[in-house]
Amino acid sequence: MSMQKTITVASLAILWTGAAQGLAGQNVPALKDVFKDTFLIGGALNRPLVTGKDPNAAAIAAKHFNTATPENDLKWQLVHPQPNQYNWEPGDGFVAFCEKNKLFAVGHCLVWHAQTPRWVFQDEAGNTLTRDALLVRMKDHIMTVAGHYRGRIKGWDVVNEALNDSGALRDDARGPWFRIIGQGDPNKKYDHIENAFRWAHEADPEAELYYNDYNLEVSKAKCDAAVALVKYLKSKGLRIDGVGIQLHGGLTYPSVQGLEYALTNLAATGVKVMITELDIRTQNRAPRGADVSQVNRQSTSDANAATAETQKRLADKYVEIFSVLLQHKKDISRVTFWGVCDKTSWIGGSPLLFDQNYEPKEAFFAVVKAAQQ
Ligand code: 9MR
Repeated sequence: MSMQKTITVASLAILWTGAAQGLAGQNVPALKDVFKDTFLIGGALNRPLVTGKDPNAAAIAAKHFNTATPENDLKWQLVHPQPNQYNWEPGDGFVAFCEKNKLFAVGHCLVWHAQTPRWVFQDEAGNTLTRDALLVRMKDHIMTVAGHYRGRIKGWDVVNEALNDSGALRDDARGPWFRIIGQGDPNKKYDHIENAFRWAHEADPEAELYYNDYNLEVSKAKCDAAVALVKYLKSKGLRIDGVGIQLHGGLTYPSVQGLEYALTNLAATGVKVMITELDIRTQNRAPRGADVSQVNRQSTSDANAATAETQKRLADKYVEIFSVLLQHKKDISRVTFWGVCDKTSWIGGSPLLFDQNYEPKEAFFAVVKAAQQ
């Protein structure tokens, strides 16, 4: 090959690499700079992003975020699939990505009903575990997982989604922790939560500890129950640094009043409030909330997602939400999107700020403008 040809091929390669990265919106401001004086900004990272199989998503995370949460890899089923088996590789990859890109790493989550294997709640004969045996199992899991990431994961969703929308503790098929550990004795009703926070603090005394739930901005009863929970944990002298409002919203919800109510009342307990799983579904009739038994990518295809009208409504809703968040910035430590771009979102449709091709959307520019004003 002649020298000239070699140079041409090399320049093409450089151009191509540049183009691939350009997809991540090279010329737009970084969200983490836009929000640097307000709150941390981040996203949930999936495994292809962390392992290099989705470099365009990784480029968005590296450029725009200063915090991240693993979308699935630290859930019980993935990190602790069998009684004596822990699977560290995916979580370690997430933490390494955060360290390399200087992202505040959030662990999600230590105690939850979903994505938790059935064996957790059963003895070897398949019978439901006793309260004491389940507490031992919970302690072992928390000490091992939070202990493994001690000093590296900076904050943990210790307990996820323990409340029903009515404000009661989950006690149905999706409430095995409460049913086995806390039900039946009013003095023990918070035992599963209280002990989880106690052991998470023991496992990593430096880590921030959070309670995380959805619809806190939609159901007053649920928000009030979260407030009561925080007060209870504080009355026991336990560490709790924040409450996560997941905020899986839609084009018509939450209302400004609902969000204001949650931010104000949660902050009044003295903890930080965080928006931990922000997305806005574009489907008009999709179920609300975040219960994957009702909502998922398949059940939520949206033929109108890409239309100009939908994108305008999405941008307007994001601006409305961010305007409220900016007004309450003194109480908010972090805003995390549940995903990076529409292509890989759990919910389908067009719920995030970056589209199917990793390009910033109208909603991205609208949010930046709202923040700059
Ligand atoms: O985004 C997650 C999706 O990939 C999983 O299939 C699903 C399983 O439960 O969990 C999703 O994330 C959930 C999060 O962990 C907790 N709040 C609700 C989120 C959306 O369902």
